[in-house]
Amino acid sequence: MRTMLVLAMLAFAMPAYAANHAVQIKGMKFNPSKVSVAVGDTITFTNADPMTHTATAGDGSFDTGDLASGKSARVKIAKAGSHPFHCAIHSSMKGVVTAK
Ligand SMILES: [Cu+2]
Repeated sequence: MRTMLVLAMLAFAMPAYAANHAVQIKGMKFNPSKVSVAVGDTITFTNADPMTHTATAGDGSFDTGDLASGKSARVKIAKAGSHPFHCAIHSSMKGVVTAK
């Protein structure tokens, strides 16, 4: 009985599981360009292009900064809602993160 109680308390104390999502930047595109996450999740952007890119949210909720070729950066999505993002260097590159 006591063991059950301790186990229940441990389970309650565990932090919520936060997932990491991967987005590759290749051919001047974000892949995937639409990312659905839970609040608190992280996204790793990896630049597989020869030129520098960024993944910059229009609402300021995240920004990888300059990602040189082969570099990656992980950002945390802290707010619920729709967060359109783009490359600050190439304005045609767009995507959206939807957090619930
Ligand atoms: Cu770019």
